[in-house]
This record gives sequence, structure tokens and C-alpha cells, in this order.
Amino acid sequence: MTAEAKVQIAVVGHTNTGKTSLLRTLTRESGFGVVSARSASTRDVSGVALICDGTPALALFDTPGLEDASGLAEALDAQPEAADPVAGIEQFLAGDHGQGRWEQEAKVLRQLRRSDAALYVIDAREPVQTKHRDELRLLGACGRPLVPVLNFVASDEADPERWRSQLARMGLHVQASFDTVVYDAAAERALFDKLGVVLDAHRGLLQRLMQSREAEREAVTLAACRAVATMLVEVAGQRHQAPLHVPQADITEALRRSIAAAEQRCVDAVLALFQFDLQAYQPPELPLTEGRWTLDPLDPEALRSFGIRAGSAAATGGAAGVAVDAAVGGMSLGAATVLGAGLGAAWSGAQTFGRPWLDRLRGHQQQVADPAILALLATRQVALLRALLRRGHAADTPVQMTPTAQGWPSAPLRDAVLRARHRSAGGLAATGAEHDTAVSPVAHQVRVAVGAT
Ligand SMILES: Nc1nc2c(ncn2[C@@H]2O[C@H](COP(=O)(O)OP(=O)(O)O)[C@@H](O)[C@H]2O)c(=O)[nH]1
Ligand SMILES: [Mg+2]
Repeated sequence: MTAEAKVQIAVVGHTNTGKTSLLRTLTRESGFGVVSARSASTRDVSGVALICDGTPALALFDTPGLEDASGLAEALDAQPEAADPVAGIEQFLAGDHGQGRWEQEAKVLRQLRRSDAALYVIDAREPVQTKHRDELRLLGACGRPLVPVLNFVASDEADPERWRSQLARMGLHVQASFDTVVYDAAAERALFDKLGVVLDAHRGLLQRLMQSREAEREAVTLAACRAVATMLVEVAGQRHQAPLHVPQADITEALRRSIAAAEQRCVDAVLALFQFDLQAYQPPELPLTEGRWTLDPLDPEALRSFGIRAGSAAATGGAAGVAVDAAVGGMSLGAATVLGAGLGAAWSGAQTFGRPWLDRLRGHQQQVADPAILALLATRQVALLRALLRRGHAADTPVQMTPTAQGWPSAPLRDAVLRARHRSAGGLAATGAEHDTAVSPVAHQVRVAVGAT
């Protein structure tokens, strides 16, 4: 597939500068290659193609790190004189590569000769050193345009300005910056634009590729917001009913299980949409182990971690029940809101409060998800979406989520969910106009709350 691509780009640079990581982020494949803080984790050239309009448009080739450019530069100087630098490189490639001493370097140079251009990846936290100058001289001798990519720019130690001026002194004026562990749409667009500058004949293709990637990103964001909205509307409308003789705790347990399952389906769908690896998640505040929230949605502890304050009964570990005073966002969720203390035992206290959860008059009992639970579900899904939207596919640290919201992520989202509640009462249509009417306004508010506008 890489061979069919119209443009071939070699990704080159010193060991450990983030070449493989750059490929992961650009291809949205967190499984591409081997990324490691150890040296020389990439030993061979491997390629992957970016698709545009259904056909391979741009092939990216990951290469081993250059480790001894200075030694090789000296050896090249000692070679019989060649017509020009490119001929000198060809001569070296045709030989025994210094009896195998520069095998790695030979793989890189050969790939660059076969490519249209190279991205030269730099760890911007490092100072500019002789090894970099030697590398650039060697790569420059291959007769292909080089676009330096300053990586690690999100780090405090990075000094991109110094790098920019030094690269300019070496004749490299078209440069890009990137941080492979952070997703940044503008930086990505700039990278493709810079490639378009040095590859003028392919500029149109690179622009179309960028547009199709942006459209894909938009579709993924929309679908993720819809997944969250669908889950919220579904959970909001759930009515768990049973005849009077069924113990209330059993109904609560059924409700708890079905809410947990709905949230899990939503998390799975969202992670799959963004093509993230489930193993990468161990958020400290919102423990999600292998894609599963370890805190139960009905757990007062989970509510507390979102600033939804549980009453004193929970704080003291009281077994009887928890009155949650969730006066948030200018509207009280109801000081009378009663939640089960983990086990749901306290739901039996529900009838002492105003909500008709247990409709004994009609000869059956019914339980619904409390607004405080909907607030919790909304808050953690919005926090997850925010984190994923900022996450590059090279990130290997846990998702960091610091939900600052108290209660609902926003008042309009709360209103939209509560309004949709009656529409989905007794079950939400899987598709169709009815589904859309219930879900669309919520999806819109999820998107606004996420800040992906
Ligand atoms: N914080 C941060 N870490 C990065 C970035 N790029 C790469 N890394 C880390 O740097 C190490 C080397 O990355 P790798 O992609 O294997 O480098 P390569 O040898 O050039 O292919 C790995 O531990 C990566 O997780 C970046 O932009 N920011
Ligand atoms: Mg590598």
C-alpha cells in the first residue's frame, strides 16, 4: 500500500527523538511500531500510508535512529572523490557500509534516496550539537528536501527559538513544531503545509489529505458526542418496575447494573472511535481500569470526587443512606435526593421524599436514575472526551482528568438531559426521527461542554 502512495516521506533523526511517536500520532495508530525510552528500538524501516479519498496518498517511513553520523561523515570524506554529494552517498550505499559498521545509517540513507522528502525529527529539549550538524549534512547530501520537526515542544525544557535560528543558519528555513503526545490540529495542519512548501508538485494532494483528515476528525467528534448523549438520554429514561413483593434492593441492583453497562458501552464506543488503546487508561481521579470505571455510578465516593457533596451519613460511613445535597450550577438537584450508600439499601427511604419513585398506589414499584447520577455520568464522559480530544496517539501515560465542574458540566446540558427524560421514558428508539429528537439537543450540549466547537 505504501508503494502505491503518490508521495513518500522518510521520517529520520537521531535515536529517541520521537520518530515512531510522530508516526503514531499522524496515523492515529497507538500500536504502530515500538516506542521506547531505550535507544534503538526501531531497527528497520517500516512504512504506513495515509489514505485520502479511499486511496493511499502519503506514505510515511519510520527509520532507525542515526547514531554515528559523525563517524560516517568522516568515512565519506575518505572515499574516492565523487561527482557530487549525492553520487558520494550512492557510492557508499553500493559498498559494504564500512564492513557493516554503518548498517543502520545505510538503511536511513537508502530510504531517503527512495523518498520525496524527509521529516527530520528533533528533540527540542536538547541543545544544538555537532552530531546534529553532521546528521543534517549527511541527510542533505541525499538531495531531498528536509523539513525539521521540533518535537517535545510542550516540555518546559524545550528551546524551540534557539533551534529555529540554528536551523536557519544551516539553510533550513521551513520548519514545523509538534508534540507527539498532544493532539494539536493547528500543528498538524502546519506540518502538512510545510511539506507542501518543499513539495510544490504535491501541494494540492497534501491539502486534500489535510481536508479529509479534518472531516474525519469532525465525524469522530460528532459521533462521540452522540454516543455520550444517547447514553445519558437512555439512562435518564430508564424505568425499573416490579410488582410490590419484589424487594426494593433487587430493583435498585438491576438499575445499578444497567446504568453501569450503559456507561461502559459508551466508554468502549468512544475509545474505539478515537482509536485509543484501552490499556493506556489508569486515570487517578476517575479510575478506569481497562476501560471500565472502577467506581460504581451509585457510589457516593464517585459522586464526591466530582464535587457532588454527599451528606453526613455518607461522610461518616453511615449504612442507612445518603442525602445528597447537590446544589449545583444555580439549581438544586434536590436536597431530598436520596442515594443508596453503595449497595442501594437506602433507596427504601425514597418514598419519604417527594419523588414518586415507588408508586405503591398503582400496585407496582418503580425506580429511576436520580439526576445526581445523570450529573455524574455527564461529568465524567465530558471529562473523558476533553482528555481524548487533546491526546496524541503516542501518549503512553494515563489520561489526566481534573474535572473542575461541580455537578453537571453545564446548566444547558443538565436542562437538555432532563428535558429528554420524558421522551425516552420506557425506552429510547434505537434510530429514526424519534431518537434524533431526543438525542440531538443533548449531543449539541455535550459538544459545547467539551469545547470542541
Ligand atoms: N513527552 C513527550 N514524550 C515523547 C514525545 N515524543 C516521544 N516521546 C517519548 O520519547 C521516547 C522515544 O520515542 P520514540 O518514538 O521511540 O523515538 P524514536 O527512537 O525516535 O522512534 C518514548 O519514551 C516516547 O514516549 C513528545 O513529543 N513528548
Ligand atoms: Mg523509533
